[in-house]
Amino acid sequence: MKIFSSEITPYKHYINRRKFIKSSLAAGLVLGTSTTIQANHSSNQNIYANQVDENDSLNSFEEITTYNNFYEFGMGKTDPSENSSNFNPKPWSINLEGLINNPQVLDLENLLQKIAIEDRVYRLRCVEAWSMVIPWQGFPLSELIKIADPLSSAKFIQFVTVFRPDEMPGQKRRLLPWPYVEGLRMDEAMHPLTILSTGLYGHDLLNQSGAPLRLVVPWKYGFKSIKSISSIRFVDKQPEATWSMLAPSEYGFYSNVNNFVDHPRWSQGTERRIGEFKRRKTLMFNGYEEEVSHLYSGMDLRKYY
Ligand SMILES: Nc1nc2c(c(=O)[nH]1)N[C@H]1C(S)=C(S)[C@@H](COP(=O)(O)O)O[C@H]1N2
Ligand SMILES: [Mo]
Repeated sequence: MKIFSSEITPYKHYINRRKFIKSSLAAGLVLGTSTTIQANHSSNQNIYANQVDENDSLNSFEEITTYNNFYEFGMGKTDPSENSSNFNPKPWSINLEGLINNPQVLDLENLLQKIAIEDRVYRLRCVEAWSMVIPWQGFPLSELIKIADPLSSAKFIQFVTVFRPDEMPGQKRRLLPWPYVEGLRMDEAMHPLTILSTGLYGHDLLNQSGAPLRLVVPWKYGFKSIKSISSIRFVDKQPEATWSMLAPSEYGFYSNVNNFVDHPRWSQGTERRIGEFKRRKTLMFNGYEEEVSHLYSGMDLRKYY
């Protein structure tokens, strides 16, 4: 990917450039002044101003696409970028199923023509205590939920990754029980910070990043952000999720980034931002506390980790 420099781009420069590109595209001309992002949490429209801090630097395209977890292509961090070239994400369909009024097989291309794609810069915090800052493109999961039109009995959503052992060499081995599955409670799924991503840095998702469609839930550990989604199931009970099914004492269903609940084998108090030397303090809910803590009021977050 030669078009992207491997330098770290300061967040505000990137945002300004994206705004410039978008407004010039919309206006059909290349005129525009760079605007700085305004911090304002009062209106829903501006909730995203708080995606990351101005002094958070973006990870480079190179870092984001060569240091990955995607066991369908192997367990090593470079396996997904090295072993995913035979995966074919086009055409793609998504099954909407379960407790909904509009069960259907959605053609992704078709859907993307009708849905507005937005820019979202989010921190991604992995349970293994590394993190990155990623400029995603995508749309709120709530848009798809509206299309599905859930029944009132639908309390949770389960997401399922495609099963294609011929294209995903890791699925020929029992690294995990396949297919990979994840889940969210309905209110988490409806939250405006929860997105389905189709791209990053203005480029369609590469296979290692979960092409053509992956979930991003910025206040939860990375493993909740399931990749290459082929089914979305609306269910009435808390669904199975791959890691919490495999090791329930290490990975809970909620898996909110929580600096005061350590993983049994390591601390969750600090993290290593890829590309940085000094460790950072991990923030509660990965820094999105103001936006999401109300979802868990009254819940014991040591019990529901
Ligand atoms: N289908 C699938 N989705 C997955 C995984 C996986 O192995 N399979 N790994 C998860 C983990 S552990 C993390 S940290 C993130 C990593 O996303 P990234 O490689 O885009 O940074 O993807 C998550 N989504
Ligand atoms: Mo992870």
